[in-house]
Amino acid sequence: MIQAPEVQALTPGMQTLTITYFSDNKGRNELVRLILAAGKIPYKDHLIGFKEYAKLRDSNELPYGQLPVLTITNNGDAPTGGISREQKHVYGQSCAIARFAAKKAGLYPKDDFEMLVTDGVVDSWRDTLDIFYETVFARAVVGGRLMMLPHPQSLKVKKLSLFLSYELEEQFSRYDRMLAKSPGGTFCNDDDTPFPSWADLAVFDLVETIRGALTEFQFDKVMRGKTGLLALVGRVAVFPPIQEHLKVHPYKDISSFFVPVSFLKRVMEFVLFPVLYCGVGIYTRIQAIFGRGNTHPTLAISVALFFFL
Ligand SMILES: N[C@@H](CCC(=O)N[C@@H](CS)C(=O)NCC(=O)O)C(=O)O
Repeated sequence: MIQAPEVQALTPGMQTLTITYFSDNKGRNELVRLILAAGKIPYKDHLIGFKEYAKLRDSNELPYGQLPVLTITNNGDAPTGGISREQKHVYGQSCAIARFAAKKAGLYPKDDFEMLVTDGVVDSWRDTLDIFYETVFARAVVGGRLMMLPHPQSLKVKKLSLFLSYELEEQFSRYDRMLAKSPGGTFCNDDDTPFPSWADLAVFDLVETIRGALTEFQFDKVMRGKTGLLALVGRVAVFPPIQEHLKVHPYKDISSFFVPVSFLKRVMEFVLFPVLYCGVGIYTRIQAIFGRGNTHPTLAISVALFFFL
């Protein structure tokens, strides 16, 4: 089971929510944090490094082998939300976790049609994040395991530019058209659901993530004319619980990932990256054959094979 760094005193019958994610960025974790912050629901952040992630993944403690995960601890003797025998349950998938949090926070609509609309917006949040992360990492199944392998910097720059001009421009325009048609200028028009709904928070998260990756000029260009989208983002940003949350967890400037590289560096990347991918491929395949835990022997064999092949 995942252990949070410090375990707070638990009140009998209460559930403790712990979100586990990588310590270096907000990524797919931020939506659930925004929802819990907006709904003033207490939770614990369990931020880990790659080594600890690999340990959890290799001992099958992550339901889908990836992060984020939500750990729900039930401290009561009585079953709470189906959690009774084992006192801790670990759940995966960012959209499922966000939906659960939104229901708890009262930010998920009650009306079936509004559910359909906001579910769609949040699914599109994940689609767009997937494509955005694809500018930085390649996802590949190696040795039976889904992995994220970093692209060379020169390729990141090229992919980001395509992403901005096509997918992102189109996606933000779609959001803007939806907002223009919405009576309240928001993604959820259910009278029983307070602002911001989980869908408003998802789009806010996407826009702020993208802002952090771009120069001011690039960001202004992509947002130009999207008045409905800009207004929504502005409203979420000044919502007091979100303002408080962002003081502690501001969005990071990740634009250095996309700084164009010199010709010499491009040539070096061209030579080094195939070698790196090949090394990771051999290492992971041998790990799959010999067992995940035997890191040192498999590393030695991989390195040896790499030089002999
Ligand atoms: N569909 C999953 C995707 C999760 C995912 O891709 N997580 C990444 C971090 S953003 C991860 O755990 N990567 C580690 C790896 O695959 O090595 C979700 O939305 O939660």
